[in-house]
Amino acid sequence: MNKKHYTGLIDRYRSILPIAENCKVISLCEGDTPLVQANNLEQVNQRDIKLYLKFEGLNPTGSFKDRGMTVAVTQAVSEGSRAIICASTGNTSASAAAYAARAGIKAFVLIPDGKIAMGKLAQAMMHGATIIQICGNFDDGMRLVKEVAEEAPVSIVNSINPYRLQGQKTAAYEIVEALGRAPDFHCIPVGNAGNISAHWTGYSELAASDGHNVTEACGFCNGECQFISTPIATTKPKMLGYQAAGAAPFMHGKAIDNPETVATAIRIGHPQSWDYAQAAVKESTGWFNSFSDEQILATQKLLSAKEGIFCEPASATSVTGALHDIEKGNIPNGSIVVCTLTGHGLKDPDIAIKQSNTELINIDDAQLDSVKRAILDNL
Ligand code: AN7
Repeated sequence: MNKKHYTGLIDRYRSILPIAENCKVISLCEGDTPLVQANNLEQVNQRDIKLYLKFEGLNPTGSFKDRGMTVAVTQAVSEGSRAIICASTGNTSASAAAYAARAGIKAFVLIPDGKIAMGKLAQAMMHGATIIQICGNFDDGMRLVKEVAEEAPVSIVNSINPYRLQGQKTAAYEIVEALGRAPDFHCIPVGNAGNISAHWTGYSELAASDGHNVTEACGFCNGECQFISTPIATTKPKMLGYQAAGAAPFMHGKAIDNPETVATAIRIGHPQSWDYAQAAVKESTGWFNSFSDEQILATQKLLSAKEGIFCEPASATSVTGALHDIEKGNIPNGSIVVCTLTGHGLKDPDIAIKQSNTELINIDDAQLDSVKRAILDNL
C-alpha cells in the first residue's frame, strides 16, 4: 500500500502508545477524523469565536470508541485473549463487536434492556457479538462485567482498561496538529468519564513534550509530510464536561442511582473514571455543567440544519454547553473552542425522526404537475 495512505492510529501514533514492537495490530483505520469549523452559528460568529467540531462519528463504527478499541483489542490479542467483554450504552458494544470480528475472537456485550439506540444494536448483531440484555442500566452491567471477568477467561474492554484511554488520547494530538496549537476550551460530553480523562492525558503530554514524540510518530515519509511539522502545544485547554440533567453525577458531586435521559449513550450514574475526570476539570480550571433533554435535542437539530452535521443526542451535549457558556460570557470573545461530537446521528434514527417534526409531503400520483406544485409551494 502507498506509504502515505492513512492506516490507522496505532501506525500513526505508535511512539506514544503502549504497543509492543512486533504484535499484530487490529485496526479498522480509525482516527484521522475531521475538525470542521462551525461557520453558521450566530452565537459564535457574533462573538468572534472560532468553534470547531471534532466529528468522531466518522470513525469506522461511528463513534470515538474505535480509538480506544484498536489499542485495547490489539493488546488483548497479543496477551492471547480469545474473548472480550464490555458493558455498554451502545457504542462500546458496537465497537467491541467490530474489532473482535476483525481479530477473529469472541465479543460478549451487556446492554441495558430496551435502552440502546437501534443502530448500535444492529451493529453488535451484525458483527456477531453475543448480546446479553440485562434488566438494569449501564451501571449494573459494569458491575457485572467486573465480577464475571474474575471468574471467566474474558478481557474487559470498557474504559477501565487503561489501553482504551491511551487510544482515545490521540484525539487531542490530532486537534493540536490541525490547529497548530491547543484550543482555549475543549467541550466534551461526559458519561462514564473516560473520554474527558483521555483528552486531558493527551493535552498534558503534548504540553510536557518537546514535540519530539509527535514528530517521530510519522512513519510515512522522510520529512516532507504535514505530520513532521507538528507544533508543540505550550498551553492546555480548559476542559468543560457536559452532562444530561437526568444523568449528571458530576453536578451532584456524587454517583446517582437512576440516571435517565433521551441521550441514552450517556445514561450513566456511576462513572468509572470519576477521579480522573475530576482531576482533568480541576487541573485545567474548567467546569462541569448539565442540560435538559430538550436543550440537547434542540442543539442536535441546530447542528444538522445549520451546519450539515448529524450527530447523536449525547454528542450534541458538548455544543449545548459551549453555546450556553459563550452566551453567558464564561467563554470569552475571541476564544478557540473545540467540541467533540462523539457519535454519528445515524446511530439513533428513531429519536431523529421523532424530534425533527418534518412533515412529509404526500402526493397521490406520480405526475410532474403535482411535484412542481409541491416545490413552488415550499420555495
Ligand atoms: C456518543 O458505549 O459508555 O464519558 O457504553 O457513546 O467516555 O463514557 C458511551 C459513552 C459520549 C460518553 N458520547 O463518553 C458506552 C458508553 C457518546 C457515547 C459518551 C458515550 P465517556
